[in-house]
Amino acid sequence: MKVKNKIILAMDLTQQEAAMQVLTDITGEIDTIKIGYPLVLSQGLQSITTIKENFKYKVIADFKVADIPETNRKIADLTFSAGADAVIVHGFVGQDSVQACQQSAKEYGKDIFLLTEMSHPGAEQFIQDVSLDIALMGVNLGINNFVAPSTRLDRLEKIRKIVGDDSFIISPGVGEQGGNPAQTLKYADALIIGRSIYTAKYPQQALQSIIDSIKF
Ligand code: OMP
Repeated sequence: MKVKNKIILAMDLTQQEAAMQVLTDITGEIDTIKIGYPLVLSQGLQSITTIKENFKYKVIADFKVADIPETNRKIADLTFSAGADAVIVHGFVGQDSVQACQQSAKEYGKDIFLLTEMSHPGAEQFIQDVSLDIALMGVNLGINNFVAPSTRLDRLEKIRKIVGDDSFIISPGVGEQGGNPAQTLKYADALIIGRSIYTAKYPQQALQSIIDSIKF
């Protein structure tokens, strides 16, 4: 997946109209957005379809899919049918569950992103112990899209080493969670940024200043 200007907007507003307004404001600056539970649980899965019909953004559905294979398969099928271009899948549930999403993506001609380690402090409690194994499992399954944290660059670097330079890593945690955009891009291919953009008074300006800060 190619991401214009190396930034993915995490659109976590809960109202369709407000979301559409921000997406209109930033049109042309980036070409990829991420939509997750906040918008979809508020406005329905249809919110993805509506955005796909009205804009040219590639949409990554952040459903952190983490169930048994049969249920994962249903979630992935529904997500792709709604128009999402990719879905984020948890790795800790094991490879059969991940493979169910992979199979769905293959049939729909879409992508999955494997979530390795998370960006929040609580990630140190459990998932950090297995995140490198999750990354390795992804490599062994032939996955080349990963999610890894910008808030712990040492961990991001380790994950990059495991998945290799040909894999595509998108990294959340920049801005509000403390991650630094330029530093993160030493190891990641694109940044996932939410609140720093969509809560700004002028989202387009906020986005532009981040884009300027990573042009080196
Ligand atoms: P902000 O913290 O507002 O920039 O948003 C970050 C976005 O990335 C949110 O949509 C989170 O749900 C998501 N995210 C993380 O913050 N940490 C992770 O480890 C994984 C994700 C994700 O999968 O996108």
